[in-house]
Amino acid sequence: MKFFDEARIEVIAGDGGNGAATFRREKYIPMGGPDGGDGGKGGDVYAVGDRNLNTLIDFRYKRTFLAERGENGRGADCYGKGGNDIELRMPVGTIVSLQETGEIIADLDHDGKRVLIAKGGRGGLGNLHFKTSTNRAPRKKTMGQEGERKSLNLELKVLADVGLLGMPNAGKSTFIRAVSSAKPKVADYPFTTLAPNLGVVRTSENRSFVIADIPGLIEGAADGAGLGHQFLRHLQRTHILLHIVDLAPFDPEADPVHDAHAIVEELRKYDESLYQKRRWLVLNKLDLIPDEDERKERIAAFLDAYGPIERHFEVSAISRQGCQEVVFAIQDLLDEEKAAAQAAADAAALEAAATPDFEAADDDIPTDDADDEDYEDEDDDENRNP
Ligand SMILES: Nc1nc2c(ncn2[C@@H]2O[C@H](COP(=O)(O)OP(=O)(O)OP(=O)(O)O)[C@@H](O)[C@H]2O)c(=O)[nH]1
Ligand SMILES: [Mg+2]
Repeated sequence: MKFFDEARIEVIAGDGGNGAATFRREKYIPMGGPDGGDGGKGGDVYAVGDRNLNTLIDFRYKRTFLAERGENGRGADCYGKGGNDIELRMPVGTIVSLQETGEIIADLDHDGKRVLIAKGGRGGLGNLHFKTSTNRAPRKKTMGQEGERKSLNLELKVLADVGLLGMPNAGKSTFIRAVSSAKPKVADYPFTTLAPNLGVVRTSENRSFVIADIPGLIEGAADGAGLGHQFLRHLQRTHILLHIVDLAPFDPEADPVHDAHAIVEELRKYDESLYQKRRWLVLNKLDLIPDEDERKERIAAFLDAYGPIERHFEVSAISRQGCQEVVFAIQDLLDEEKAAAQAAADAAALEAAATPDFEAADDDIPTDDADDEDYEDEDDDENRNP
């Protein structure tokens, strides 16, 4: 199945049904009075996160989604039935935003999250609501409100703690196979991976993290070279990037330092915050340099030419040599980040509890909510009381 991580759709919630203006007509009961019921509410449109989906392909072909209209009210106090709601199921990690302004209206960051994205119109009021002491036979009713209509962008950004970055053939998929349960395809040609793969890395009984393998990136990706750089969006929500470098490239002309710099440059072109994200180097394929002295020399030369980096690892993804150290270092980092976030949240909660809340007082001033402009005074001869 082809992978889609973007779509544009139109959602239209149901209109509310109209209120009715009818009068009770029964034998021996003259002047029966108004009995027009209210219209039903239009159906809402919801977006729901579903972990069983991993692409937005369903939104490539069908693009307009329409919820049901509410039924009109009828005579004899009959209220119209509400229109059915509809649910659009999307992969977890989908962000729904307005095409016009870019405003994010839903971030489906966990399975089962359900967000209202277009609200159905209220049903109109039937004439039985308009009876007063001076007007016993009102012909007033209100029309149903229109359902909301929105043009939306859907964007899937997979949710992972760690993202793998690197040239095609660097060994990203081999690495994720070595450390996680995921088994993406590995082959000795570039662009083997065409869509993100997620793998769960379990470091102890109750500690684990998720790692994302994405397609390879090459110089000029920002201008469309290779598969382009749109896949980088899947790294945006990770905590850390692992930049996998092939230190023993097959092509003798290849320059790992130049390529590594080029990839970092592509990151910067795509998104400054992605460029600023914590990044560690994983020097791979060291099994191909069996001589220890030569290996040390090449690693040192690479690091020297590459420039400062927070941390680096030396591995052979194919034999799993050195991979466990990477995994444990990541787990420690994620644990630390989690602890720090928890401590910050606790401190904020304490502070909030200590500060008296002055603003709450003027919140609930009652307002006159009757929206009189809403109704239309309909002259409907058929329904006129005899
Ligand atoms: N000798 C050796 N070969 C490796 C190692 N890691 C990966 N390879 C080989 O390198 C080739 C590419 O590996 P992949 O894991 O498919 O590389 P990738 O980075 O996922 O490539 P794309 O999906 O095309 O971006 C395969 O033939 C792997 O067997 C390693 O540590 N040592
Ligand atoms: Mg791959």
